Amino acid sequence: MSLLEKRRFSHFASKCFARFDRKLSILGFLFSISSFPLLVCVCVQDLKSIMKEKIAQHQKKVKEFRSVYGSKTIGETTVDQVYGGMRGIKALVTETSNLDPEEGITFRGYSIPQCRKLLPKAEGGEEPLPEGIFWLMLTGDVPTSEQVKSVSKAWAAHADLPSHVVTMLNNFPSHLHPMSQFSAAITACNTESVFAKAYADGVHKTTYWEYMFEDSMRLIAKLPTIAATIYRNLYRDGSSIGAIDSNKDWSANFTSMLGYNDPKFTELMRLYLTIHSDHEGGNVSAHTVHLVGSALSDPYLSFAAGMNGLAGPLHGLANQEVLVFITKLINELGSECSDEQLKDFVWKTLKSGQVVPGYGHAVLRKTDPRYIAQREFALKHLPDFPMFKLVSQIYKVVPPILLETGKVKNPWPNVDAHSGVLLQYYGMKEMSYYTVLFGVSRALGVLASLIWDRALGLPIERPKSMTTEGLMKLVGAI
Ligand code: CMX
Repeated sequence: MSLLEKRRFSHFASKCFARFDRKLSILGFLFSISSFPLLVCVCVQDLKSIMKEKIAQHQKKVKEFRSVYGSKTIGETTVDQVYGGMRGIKALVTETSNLDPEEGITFRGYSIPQCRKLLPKAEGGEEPLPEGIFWLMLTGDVPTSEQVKSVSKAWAAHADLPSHVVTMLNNFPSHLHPMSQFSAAITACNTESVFAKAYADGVHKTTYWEYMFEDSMRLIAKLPTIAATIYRNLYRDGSSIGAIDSNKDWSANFTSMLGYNDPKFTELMRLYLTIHSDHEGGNVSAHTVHLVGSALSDPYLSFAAGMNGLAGPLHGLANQEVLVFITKLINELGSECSDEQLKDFVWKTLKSGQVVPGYGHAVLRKTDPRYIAQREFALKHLPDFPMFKLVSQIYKVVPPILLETGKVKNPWPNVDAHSGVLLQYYGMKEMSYYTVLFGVSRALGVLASLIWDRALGLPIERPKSMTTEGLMKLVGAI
């Protein structure tokens, strides 16, 4: 088969699959006659078959490694770590990305600047397509433009929502936070789970990852539709999100469903959705997805659980909190204030027992490269935007103050300190919505990891907890 024929066949197959998607009864029948793996293969032929090879190789590598080094000790745990949020305990395997305290995040060994340079871009675009980082995290390879296009097509083909989810979204009260709506809608999408169905049908556990893959592809495809429906319902009087264009990439379809037609905003979204995708496995959202998935909950349930963690103010909601902080600052001091005034404002915040949102990190010990990437974008596209200038002034003033407190381990900004100001510039002023964008992106990393979790056959997670008395006895305190 020539490349062109393959592409045509794959396009035809995705179209057929999209139709089946709407007719679950037909799909159910097809599953029951065990033709599912074949159908999945034709949907995203390249990625699926590459994954199959990579998984077989990696399973072998892990098996050999464990057979020789399985009983080797890799660390000790202190009482403080047990009380202290398990900081630094090496207890999870995550293949998709790694977080170095000094260097920041790398995705399969590639830093953010490398990803921005190497990953395929949209025609005429400068920022990487998030489809590319998903491919990279799944396979470890930088994809070609054709490969990335095949992912865009597959996602466009599965973007439809089940009607009960649309009804549910349209009936949520407007005071229900966008993150609660997002998580609830994702949970309700699990009517579509092919993994849950396959498990109930008793498929062999060595094939779990294939169903996880298919569910994850469909879930990622649906997230922009869910997110855009929430946005339109809350901030645009429920106006229509319009139709998905199968020739557009994931981000372009998303911004158009949101109702934004500035190509620069779409470029920002491509960058945003790429850099927020993964931050190794121990953060609240990633760890939650992994944990819930270890009970063999399907990707919809597992991811929704992770989103409830992302919705916390110390994690993803911090991007909303940063804008609340900046808005309060502007209301009190105006958009131009002296460094001295800003210092007083920050000290007042700290003395009232609140955190400075967007600053600090449990692992990082320098400015977050995701902050830097967004700062570079701002310097290029909105250098004179007053709120960007304020964000830069905060970057200068806050770190020395946090250091002065003597307790903050990382005084530098994290990703959330910068994302909101970019969205504000392009007219997305609704700060309560910002974490939903983070969530759409985070799906790429945590679902890629979830597929690998099942490929590696990782068991149900169940660490040992202790009572204080038990701990005291253990260390000889009583
Ligand atoms: N402002 C004020 N105090 C801070 C602080 C900040 N930005 N960052 C840390 N601290 C405080 C902690 O609250 C803690 O105080 P107590 O000892 O009184 O409890 C102390 O400094 C030590 O904390 P740490 O070891 O430096 O940081 P942790 O690993 O415990 O927490 C984080 C990390 C991100 C929760 C924390 O830095 C924070 O609350 N930052 C603000 C919220 C934020 O930006 N979160 C987003 C993180 C990125 C993400 O996940 O999206």
